[in-house]
Amino acid sequence: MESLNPQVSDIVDHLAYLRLALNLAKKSPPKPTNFRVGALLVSQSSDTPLLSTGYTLELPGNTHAEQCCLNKFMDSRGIQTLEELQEKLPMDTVLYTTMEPCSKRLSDNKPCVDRIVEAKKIRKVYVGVSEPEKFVEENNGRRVLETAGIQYEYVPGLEREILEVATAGHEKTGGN
Ligand code: HJL
Ligand code: ZN
Repeated sequence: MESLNPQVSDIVDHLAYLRLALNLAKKSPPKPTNFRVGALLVSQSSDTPLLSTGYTLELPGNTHAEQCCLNKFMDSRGIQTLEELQEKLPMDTVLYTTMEPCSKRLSDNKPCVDRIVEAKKIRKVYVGVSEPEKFVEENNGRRVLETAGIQYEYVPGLEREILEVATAGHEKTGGN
């Protein structure tokens, strides 16, 4: 019988993962100076796909969701160096995040796209919304990732809720 040979990524329920990330974002303390974001590291073809989770400010300090997700993966496996991280991440690792990873931070901390690129094994990033132009003029997260050979896929369907959660701590500026 001829096989259509679908890719694992074709049959994964991306929206379900994004919902999980959104529920994580809701745990983040509202703050006027950043967005509340949730992120997951997933090994797509594994029987136990969920590698790590994270949300904004989950770890001490001014931490982003993607950063927490990667740091928690390292902590949970006793990984201390970047080389070890590259070695321990499965080949089919993807990242889900409710918001486009940052390429520039107001605080001058290392941007999440740099962390994603240097991890080497993350082959694709699934994103719920691009970053609104509130803190940095133009977030180039998508471009930086694609230039580094990392695929980028926008997962539609949860935009309104993602933005509502992301901006919960922000001053509302009229409008609807
Ligand atoms: C993403 C996060 C988070 C942001 N974006 N993808 N995940 N907080 O967890 C992006 C926003 C920055 C501001 C402020 N937010 O966070 O542009 O203080 O939060 O370094 O630029 O910069 P800091
Ligand atoms: Zn970030």
